[in-house]
Amino acid sequence: SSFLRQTYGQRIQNHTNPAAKLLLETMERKKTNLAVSVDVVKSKDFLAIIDAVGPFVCLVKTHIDILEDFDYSTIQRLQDLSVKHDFVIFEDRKFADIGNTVALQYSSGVHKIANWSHITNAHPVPGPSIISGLSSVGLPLGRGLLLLAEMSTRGALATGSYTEDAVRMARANRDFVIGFIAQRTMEGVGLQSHSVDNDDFLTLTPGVGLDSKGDAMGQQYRTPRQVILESGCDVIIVGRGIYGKDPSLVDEIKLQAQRYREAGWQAYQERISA
Ligand code: 5FU
Repeated sequence: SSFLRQTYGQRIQNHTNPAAKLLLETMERKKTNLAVSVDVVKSKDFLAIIDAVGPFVCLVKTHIDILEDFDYSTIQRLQDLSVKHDFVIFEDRKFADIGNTVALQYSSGVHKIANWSHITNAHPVPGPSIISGLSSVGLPLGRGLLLLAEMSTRGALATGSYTEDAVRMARANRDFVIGFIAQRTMEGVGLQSHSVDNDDFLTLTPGVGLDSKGDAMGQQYRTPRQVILESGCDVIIVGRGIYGKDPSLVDEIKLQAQRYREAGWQAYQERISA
């Protein structure tokens, strides 16, 4: 039967990758499938939002390259918050180059992503060599990779056979690829209709909002219920829906995080008891 009927806790045993196990353990322990995407440009706001939402999330998603005052001490603070609040770190880097280049981008530069981010992601567009390049750095460190099988934006080109090929690339690299950025579960995608899918991948889904249908730049939002219950995704990723326009409104940010956490968990409980 489908992995979608199993609890997050039950699914831990379907995984060998340490980052996948850590994420499922964290979700089960904290009873949350909420990830917050912290897309602000000042380190002070970045850390304040993470400290505010920390108790309610399984994962914090970063775009570390948008911090205009970046300094490696911000990473140390992020790691301290990850220990304090018990959440996983996902740098949404969207690697997309040849193996040799992505290995350097992942390990080096000012950000040294592999040193601190449990999970990162890549576009499958270069083919399987992007996975070997990243895994040469990340696998020895116990990191995990998500492939971008679909995107949330209007007119996205990651559809059809591109999405199916992304899933095949993931199945061939189960030690390092732990799941997908996608808008629905990839369970059974690209398989013959009679064959059983033995690969339990995690689906992390951005484009989630309760109060808005999208933005002026192509983003499209669906509700936690649509994402978790109707589309079989595992983690809701919420950015502006939680921190809004003013990162200093800590109480409001906490309230929104609680609201999304509840909506996501309710949809999950309906799914596993269906
Ligand atoms: F891969 C994707 C995608 O398909 N859609 C996205 O929105 C990634 N994202 C990221 O999720 C995007 O870069 C933002 O960091 C975040 C969504 O933020 P929002 O404020 O909830 O729209």
